[in-house]
Amino acid sequence: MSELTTIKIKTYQARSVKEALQQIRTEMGENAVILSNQSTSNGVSIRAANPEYLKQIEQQNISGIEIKPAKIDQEIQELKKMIYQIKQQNVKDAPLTVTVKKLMQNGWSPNLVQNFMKKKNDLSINDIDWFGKMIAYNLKVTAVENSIVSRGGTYALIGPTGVGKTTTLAKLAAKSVFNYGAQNVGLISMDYYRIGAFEQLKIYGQMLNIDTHSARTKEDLSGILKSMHNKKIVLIDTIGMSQRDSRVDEQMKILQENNVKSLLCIDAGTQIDALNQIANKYGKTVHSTILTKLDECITLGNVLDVVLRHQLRLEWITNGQRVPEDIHLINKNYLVHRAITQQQQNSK
Ligand SMILES: Nc1nc2c(ncn2[C@@H]2O[C@H](COP(=O)(O)OP(=O)(O)OP(=O)(O)O)[C@@H](O)[C@H]2O)c(=O)[nH]1
Ligand SMILES: [Mg+2]
Repeated sequence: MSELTTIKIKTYQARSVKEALQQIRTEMGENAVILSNQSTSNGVSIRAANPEYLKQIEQQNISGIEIKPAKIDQEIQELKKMIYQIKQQNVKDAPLTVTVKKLMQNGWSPNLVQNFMKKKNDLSINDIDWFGKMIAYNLKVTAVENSIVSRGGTYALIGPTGVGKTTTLAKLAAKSVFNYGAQNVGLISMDYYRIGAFEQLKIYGQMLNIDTHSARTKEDLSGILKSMHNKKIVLIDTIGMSQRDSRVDEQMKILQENNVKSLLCIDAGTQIDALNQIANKYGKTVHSTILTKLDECITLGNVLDVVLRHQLRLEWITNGQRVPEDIHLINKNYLVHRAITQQQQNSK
């Protein structure tokens, strides 16, 4: 080996890639093999191997020249490790793959996709499956034993107009009757605004044989809640309001002052901007979240992206108009599967 090529593997620190390459060429020649490169606070750090040295290892293996197996093994292992690290580096730095772009087309935000993909440290798993694992790992979900129906309490269903609050409340009321008996369940309507809203709830109340009342003010509500203090669970229907409506705060205040927990209903098919507004408005104060109308929703990317970014805890999904059948506790595998397979179907 000439003077020029005595160095086997070396890490070069320099202020720029150009400068580092210059040093490598001077010391190892034009054919030096770059094993890894990384930005550092002072510039770059590039690890390079002498091509003569790599060739030598290869020949030693092939020709059976007397070699020290342990040492060669160790060097091969080291090279393998380096190649793995280079591949990993490439995954992190590579422009977004086709798969990742498809995820974004499916409603996932570039930031969230990039953040999840950057964490990918297992080359044996494909991008989509990795993404699914990350969704499952990060989704906050209420366990069966902690669901509102299992624990009881006083809860109001809140959210924008027409998302399915009243229908979902009826489904939850039916489940509660099953758990506690009709005499231990109470219903209250605070929707004094929409004509027929109380009657809608009252019909469900009559069908289930449950006490149903209407409250308008904070005082009304506290009076009725006192009269229902023996109930295991009380469910309150609220006025559907745009998240931009100034009365939202007023309604939330009345609920909070009466120690009522809020369940946020979100139509899973809502557009991303509105979803962000809803999450910003309610996200911090809600007990948990119900995703409605999954049966009508084509892609879950938008809604799950917002749920993950705002750290909303999911408790129920609804997937149809039938009361009480079309409501279910969250099954992470099902949600993740839908989020991923829809992406694949859409991409066909
Ligand atoms: N496809 C489908 N429709 C649903 C679901 N849940 C509710 N709906 C329907 O959505 C419509 C509105 O439901 P409501 O329960 O009245 O909605 P709301 O949020 O109480 O509406 P407002 O009180 O006007 O704000 C009704 O036609 C329901 O049958 C669901 O999971 N899937
Ligand atoms: Mg309603």
